[in-house]
Amino acid sequence: MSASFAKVEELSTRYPNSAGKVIGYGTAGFRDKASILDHVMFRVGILSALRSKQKNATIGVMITASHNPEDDNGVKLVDPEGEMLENAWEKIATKVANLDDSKLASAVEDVVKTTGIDLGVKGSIFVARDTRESSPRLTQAVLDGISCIDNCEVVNWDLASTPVLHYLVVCRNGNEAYGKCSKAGYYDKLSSGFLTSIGSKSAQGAYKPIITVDCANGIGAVEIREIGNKISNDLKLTLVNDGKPGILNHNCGADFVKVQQTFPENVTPAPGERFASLDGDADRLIYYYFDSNSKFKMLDGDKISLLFAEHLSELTKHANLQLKTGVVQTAYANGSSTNYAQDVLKIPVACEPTGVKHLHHAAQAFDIGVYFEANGHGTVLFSNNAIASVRDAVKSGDNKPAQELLSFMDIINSTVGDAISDLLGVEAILYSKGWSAQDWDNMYTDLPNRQLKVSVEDRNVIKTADAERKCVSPLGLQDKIDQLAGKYQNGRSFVRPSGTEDIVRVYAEANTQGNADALGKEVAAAVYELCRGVGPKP
Ligand code: 16G
Ligand code: ZN
Repeated sequence: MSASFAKVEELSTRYPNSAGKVIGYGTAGFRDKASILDHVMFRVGILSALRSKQKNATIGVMITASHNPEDDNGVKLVDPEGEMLENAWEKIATKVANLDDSKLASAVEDVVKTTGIDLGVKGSIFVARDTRESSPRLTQAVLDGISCIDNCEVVNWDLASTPVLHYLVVCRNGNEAYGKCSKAGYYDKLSSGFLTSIGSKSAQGAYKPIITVDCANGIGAVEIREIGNKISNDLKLTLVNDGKPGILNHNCGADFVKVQQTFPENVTPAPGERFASLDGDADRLIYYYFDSNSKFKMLDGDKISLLFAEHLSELTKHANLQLKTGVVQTAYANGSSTNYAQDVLKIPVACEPTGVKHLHHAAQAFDIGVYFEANGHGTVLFSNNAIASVRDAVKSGDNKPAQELLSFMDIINSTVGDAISDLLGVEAILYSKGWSAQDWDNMYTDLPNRQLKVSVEDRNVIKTADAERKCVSPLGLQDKIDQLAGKYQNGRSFVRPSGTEDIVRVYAEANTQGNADALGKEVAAAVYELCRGVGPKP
């Protein structure tokens, strides 16, 4: 053992691997019960230091389990340009996290050798955490892990949302044009983008500059309060579920609203008002309202995506800019949203597998790439060409649409899905259009849909293709799905193994809620039969 890793051996005794199970680095990083994650955090700390030296750049470590219950926790590494950790390192992370304690130090040495890391390079790591009770303890484990590797500089940002950490990493790694590398820089960028966007005109039409925001009792409350104070003359944010004694993500938050299709706790619905929910780490956003029949109506990631796409493509047209706008969705996108984008807006739509990194990558193919998952995670990417063209158009004279585009770009946190940035983006657009939530919802009507879970012996017997829209294994399952979906008008269904839970997910949509429910149930039963279901039959 080289002397460089003696500290790994020494400190690892404080963080023994007693999980009793394999914990994998998935689309959401490592995520599990907080009580079994200490050794994982310690090892992620070590890996973050190595990754930073390898890239000679700042790496982020975010401690959060997003929309999961308070008792869970998790950790994700943020690569230098704000992107998700590279695939090869996901594998390294899974391997290292699960090793026996006695093998850790030599495995670390091995990573250094095989990935060609120069330990002489100075490491730089940004660490942040959400509001979970376990997060300070797990942060300490990460810091201890980092301390095992010499010559590293750490900034512990303490409480910060996932999108704030991504923003800070991007700013620190040289993208100064993007914003100042501080929390204040983030608040300033978003709030001034919003204020410039709405300009001096007062709210018009059916738009009311007031919104109730459910903060899931999470870190989003801390961040949005700062921004709310800066824009309070133009938009009044009423915060609910903004922390203790409320329980994180319990009967509230974006995931609760999306899955339960109902209002969260502590929200009093009233027709004509707008509501929004953030998730536990403020990277997902869902809107909703009471329609004139006092019925709950949801405006999810698809609706946000198309509001953005329509607005941005109109502005580019009016600004006389030749920029290609595109929308990126997953198989979960409502069929009506895809049709609306393609047939009405004439905007190209790409479909990608679930998981932000796939969507983010695909959105880079456009000048203006709008990507959202239906669950409310998404953002807009602007190519260098788009940024330069818009700036030139603004400089060259009186081009109001180009100016509007430029200020909208400032609102958007392109580094990752950002609930607060997206909320300000939605509000700026509704403001300029004079739209109520109902007007926005009228863009198109969602097809009724249903999501179900099926427990099976081994969910990985399901293999998918075509961005998860087709099931290629087990044989016969896709034929069965086709046959069932064919029975219903607008019937569409797909199945996929979850990346975050030990279950198979089923999605079904059709022309009526009854048909969507029936199709979902029938497909779930087929999965149960063909994939060795366990527990009660669906
Ligand atoms: C993770 C993904 C999210 C995806 C979800 C699907 C990231 C950062 N997060 O939370 O985008 O929607 O997993 O979960 O990529 P599932 O595989 O259990 O359906
Ligand atoms: Zn989240």
